[in-house]
Amino acid sequence: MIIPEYGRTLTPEEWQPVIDELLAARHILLTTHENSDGDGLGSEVALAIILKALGKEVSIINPTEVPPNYLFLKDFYDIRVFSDRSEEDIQEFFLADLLVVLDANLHDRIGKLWPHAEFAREMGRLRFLCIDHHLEPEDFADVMVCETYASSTGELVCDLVTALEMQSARQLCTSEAASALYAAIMTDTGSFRFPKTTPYTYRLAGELVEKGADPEMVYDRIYNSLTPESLRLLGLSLTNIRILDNGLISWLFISQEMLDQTGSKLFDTDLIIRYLLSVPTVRVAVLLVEMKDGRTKISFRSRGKIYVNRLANHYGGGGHMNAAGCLVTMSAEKAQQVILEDVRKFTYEHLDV
Ligand SMILES: [Mn+2]
Repeated sequence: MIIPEYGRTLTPEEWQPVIDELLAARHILLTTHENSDGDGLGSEVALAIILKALGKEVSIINPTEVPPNYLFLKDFYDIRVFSDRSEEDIQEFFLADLLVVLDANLHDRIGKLWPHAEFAREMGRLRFLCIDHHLEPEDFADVMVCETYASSTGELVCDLVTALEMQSARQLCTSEAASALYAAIMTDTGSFRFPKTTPYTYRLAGELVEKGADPEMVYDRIYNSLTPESLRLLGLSLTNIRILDNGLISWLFISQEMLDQTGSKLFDTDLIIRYLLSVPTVRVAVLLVEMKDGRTKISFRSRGKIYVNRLANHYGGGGHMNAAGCLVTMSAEKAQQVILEDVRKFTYEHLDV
């Protein structure tokens, strides 16, 4: 694992182990975490376009569907959803030389792909490469670049592409790859405002625009994409947000019934968490969503030095200091009790340190 100090960028030389893996492979699979987001999807689409231009056979195969507001990325490169009932999908792990995991640093983040990938590594020739920017990586890949300084995986992929361009002495970043990378960086920086948005990140965004990225289209497709169903869920959610402990904690539970009643889907809950942090006194925001399979999806957000990734870690999840999540196998009712108690304790312990 390469671990440079905070606040710098990997040099083309430091990308060499990654480049060696990519160039040695003939057939490459790209994937990202379950419930994919703009960073994972944008990064894999851009990398696929570039590897294809380098003559590789490249498939993007994800554990879950592309959310509707990212479907435009499928116009740039085909994105498949893995089915463990498809012989062809399972076979592909044995035909491939390399699996690239983007925007995830724990093996179970790639969900149902993992057992098949692992089997192919044991029995076949598949190797693993991981490029990510989350905290506390698990050492599951043959080559791992996990850089928490980076605003996004997209930022890391930009640097990788530059290194690949230098090495191959070719322009590889097409306007579509540039738009995909722009989407990755824009979404993971909350439209260029989160703390890890450095001057370098803004420069990269500028370079991507020079290379043909279309910021207006990307923004419009991603953020002006509400369905009537998701609007109804938003309305219902806003009335259910609870502000607790003198405004320190905001809390929202979205039940399966609320999803059914509004006709909305799990990914429609993604846009809601930011409202939980829109009250300035709130230090920790918690969103719980009851899933169809009985598990509960929990998202944490925080302000300042309350590192909610530690809370998420405690339940087997992970993420960033101020944005993290986990999936718990607890009924919604039980989860609400247990989590609220833990969140309170954690918040008071870490307040104003
Ligand atoms: Mn990311």
